[in-house]
Parts: sequence; C-alpha cells; structure tokens
Amino acid sequence: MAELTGEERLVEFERRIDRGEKVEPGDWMPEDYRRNLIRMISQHAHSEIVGQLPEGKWIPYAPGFRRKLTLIAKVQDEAGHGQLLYRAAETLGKTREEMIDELLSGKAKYANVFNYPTPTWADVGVIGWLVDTAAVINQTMLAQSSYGPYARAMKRICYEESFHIKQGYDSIVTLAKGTAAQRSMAQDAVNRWWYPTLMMSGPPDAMSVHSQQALRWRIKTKSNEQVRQEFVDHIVPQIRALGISVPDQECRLDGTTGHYRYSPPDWEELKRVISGDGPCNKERLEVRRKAHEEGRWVREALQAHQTRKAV
Ligand code: FAQ
Repeated sequence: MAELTGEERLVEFERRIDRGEKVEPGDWMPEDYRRNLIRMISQHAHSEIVGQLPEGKWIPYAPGFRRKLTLIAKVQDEAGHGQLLYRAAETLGKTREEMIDELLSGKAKYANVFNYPTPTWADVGVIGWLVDTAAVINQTMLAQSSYGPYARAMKRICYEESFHIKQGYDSIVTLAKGTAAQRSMAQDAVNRWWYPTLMMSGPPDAMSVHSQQALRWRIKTKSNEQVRQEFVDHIVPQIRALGISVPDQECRLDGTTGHYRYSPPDWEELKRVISGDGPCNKERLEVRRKAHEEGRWVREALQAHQTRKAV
C-alpha cells in the first residue's frame, strides 16, 4: 500500500480525534500536537510539585494531630500527581531530567497560584477548597483529552483531588463556625485567593495563545473562560453559604444566563506572576533547588543499583 502523505496523515489523525478515539504514545501525531501536549503536561507536573510548598510549610504547625496527618497525606498525593504527569509527558519523548532542569532553571512555567504566600492556617483550607475545586473542574475536562496517557492520569488524579477539596472545606467550615477571629481569618484568606484562583483557568479566550489548537485536537475540550465560569458558578453559592463574602461587588447571579457575573482579574498580574515576578517565585524555586540537591545521593544510589542489575 502506498505511503500516506503528510497531508493525508493529518486528515486521518483529525478523523480519529473527531470519532473520539484516544491517541496513544506510538501513534503518528502532528509535531504541534506533541509539542502542545509536552508543554501543557510538563507545566501541569511542575504545578503539582511546586504546589506542595505553600501548604507543606504548615505541616509542623497544623492545629491538631488529625489535621496534621491529613495535610501530610494531601501534600504527598501532590508529589505522586507530579510523578504521574512527568511519566505521561515522557511518553511523548521528553526526558524527566530535561523537564526538571527547565523547572529549576526558571525556564518552565507552573500554575500562577503557587507563587502567593500562605501566612495563616486559613490559607491551607482555602487552597484545598478553592484551588483544588478549580483544579478538579479543569482536570475533569482534561480527563476527556484525546491523549490517552494524559486522560487516564487525570481520572486518577481527580479522585484524589476530590478528597483534597473535602479536607480544605472541612477546615474552612470549622473556622467559619468559630470565633470572630477565626471567621475573619477565613474571610481574609478568601479575599487574597479569589483572584489568583480565577486566574488559574488561564487568560481570557481572546488572549489565549494555545487554546484554538488545543480545542481543535481535543487536548482540552473546553475553553479557559468556560472552565472559569463553571468554577465561579459552583463555588460562589458555597462561599456565601458559609457566611463568607466574595470579594467582588459585581459578583451576582444573572437571571438571564443563569450564570454568576464576576469582575475579571488583573491579567497583567497573571503575566507577571507566571514570568517569574510574583510574590514567592524566588522562594519556591530556591526550596525546589535545595530539595533537588539534597536528593542527589538517592538518585545516584538508584542509578548505581540499576547499572549493577543490568550487568
Ligand atoms: N498559571 O494559551 P494559554 C493543581 C500560561 S494543578 C501558569 O491560554 P493553555 C493541583 C500558559 O501555560 C494546577 N501559566 O495556555 C494542586 C501559556 O504559557 P506558554 C495546574 C499559565 O495551555 C492543587 C500562556 O500562559 N493545572 O492546582 C496560566 O491553552 C493544590 C498562554 O496561555 C494545570 O496545569 C496559569 N494559571 O491554557 C496542587 C492543568 N494560565 O506555554 C497542589 C493543565 C496560562 O505559552 C495544591 N493546564 N498560563 O509559555 C491547562 O489546563 C492549561 O495549560 C491552562 C492554560 C488552562 C493553565
């Protein structure tokens, strides 16, 4: 049978996508599809790894043994998600070492939200509740992605993240039902995390560089704005039910559309934070670099063991 031309391969590939088939690692795929996926999955992996830090710092100070255990388990889950995602990106031909080098050198991006400080215990609750909810809404969409290894990783990750939401929500409910000082701590954390969490879904569709191609090839199945709106519609009633206010005067249910309106975040701030100039970018990368150096002997020992086994 005659070899397919590049054009014919692309047509066949797009037909597969339209039929809802999954693309698997050995399959032919356009180079742009591969590049877009490596970019997105590796940034997602870095986000899980760096995402351990803002909450991880609270492990020694968690109020009580039960909260401490739950937080340790959550942070450990995020490390596992990072590993699953690096593995998914490796199936596309990029090595883990290359990806980690890009993170440590500051070249790679990771979720904006992990560059903000966590000065109080309420921040831990709000990350679990708001940030994990935004992450799960996005990841439930990504579980439908056309790339098989990514979609399957997302399914598993979403199961675990839904427990994270419960632990965060439980902490905030306790604060919201507590003393005036506790209630004010919860409100203050929601005030500080509201806009960074809205930014997690990415820039508005008109400013998004990659969405058009990602949607065409079902790398993502919803636009940034659709995902953000789903998050707002889901979370606003929850916030208000706890007696906490949404820090946006414009936030109200639009009777015509059935969706909550909200004021857009400052998109210049998003650009700054993801380009390395957020409140905690330097601190986060320094902690990662130190951890990487301290783990060097473990990697070397594993490598030596592998080499001995192979001889
Ligand atoms: N943060 O053209 P678009 C979690 C970048 S996991 C950082 O719209 P795209 C679990 C974007 O990469 C959270 N960078 O891009 C957890 C691109 O840069 P590039 C992470 C952002 O890809 C919870 C440029 O701006 N989740 O939280 C952001 O179509 C608690 C142009 O943007 C994922 O990574 C941002 N918010 O849409 C862990 C999910 N927004 O590559 C611990 C997978 C945009 O040109 C504790 N990723 N950028 O240099 C996605 O769904 C997408 O990549 C978006 C962006 C939606 C983030």
